[in-house]
Amino acid sequence: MQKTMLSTAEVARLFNVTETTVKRWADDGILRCQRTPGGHRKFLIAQVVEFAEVNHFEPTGVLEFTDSDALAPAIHVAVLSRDFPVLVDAFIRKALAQGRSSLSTYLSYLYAHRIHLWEIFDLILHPALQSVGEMWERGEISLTQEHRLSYGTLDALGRLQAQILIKPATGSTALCACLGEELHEIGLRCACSLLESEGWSTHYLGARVPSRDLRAAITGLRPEMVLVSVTCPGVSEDLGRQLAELGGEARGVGARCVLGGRGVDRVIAGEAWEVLSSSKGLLDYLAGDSR
Ligand code: B12
Repeated sequence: MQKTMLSTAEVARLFNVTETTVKRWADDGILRCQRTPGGHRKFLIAQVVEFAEVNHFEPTGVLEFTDSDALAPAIHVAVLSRDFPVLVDAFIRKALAQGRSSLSTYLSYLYAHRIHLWEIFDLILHPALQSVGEMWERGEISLTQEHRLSYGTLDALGRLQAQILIKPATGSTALCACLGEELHEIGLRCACSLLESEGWSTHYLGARVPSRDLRAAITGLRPEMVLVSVTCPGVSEDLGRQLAELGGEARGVGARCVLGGRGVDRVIAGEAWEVLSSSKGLLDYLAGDSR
């Protein structure tokens, strides 16, 4: 079962303090908590992250995994030293050897240890799936393993979303889609998730959205931002022209356009589009607004 709450003992372990200190934080209202019917304090992962963020208090301890896991000792060290290659390797091993729920437990675990969302996306998921693609090309894993991993990742992203800290609502809305025959939607999900964490509301249309339908959605929903992810520009006919038309439609409703994904270098998107290659790039772009 997915772990969404931490106990007093676990929060104490995470921050290397005593349980009495954690109880005091909770009772003073510095660290928000829930009470069980028996009166015990329980802490949502988002509340713990909020506490760390507001108080500039980074975890210096590590949580135990609830289920016994041979990878745990390596993950414990890697999470504290921010050793991303080890965390990537653990993601791949979990995805291939363990069930779907272990992937989402792993992502929540990383998030609870203050590995930022953009780091999970750019420094773990992106390289992990790249390695998986290479393993598949070399014939080291089967097609079904690759698919299991891709859809397990999407599932884990959905579950992580329910646990993250969401900033106060900006009142802005984004429309997110992959155009034409594009099936690669994991990067788009990351972008959408990041926007939500920054207080945006989102409309997620997913993979294979015909350009004319996206144009209709732009005029119907009038978002502040349109995001398109491109991995394989070759699979969608005349992508450059489609993007130019969409850019015009978006401008008509005052929306900004952002294009991202590993295929962006092979597309001429036109001047309406801001081209960004990563989640960190999107975060910096959004931060530019608030400056
Ligand atoms: C998973 C996967 C699939 C899955 C997709 C499942 C899904 N629901 O998304 C499936 C099995 C469907 C698939 C199919 C195909 N795939 Co594929 N696939 C991959 C794989 C292994 C991982 C891609 C991925 O999800 N990465 C994880 C995410 C997190 O990384 P990302 O997409 O790069 O996104 C990051 C950034 O780019 C950025 N970003 C992404 N989008 C956006 C958007 C915005 C707005 C912003 C700001 C940022 C941003 O932020 C993200 C976080 O860092 C790659 C391998 C690789 N090297 O990438 C091959 C790969 C992309 N696939 C490839 C190919 C060829 C195909 C197929 C054509 C294979 C075939 N012969 O049938 C088909 C058809 C695809 C189609 N019509 O679109 C090639 C593409 C080669 C090329 N140069 O174009 C690759 C590189 C594999 C390879 N080495 O050959 N694939």
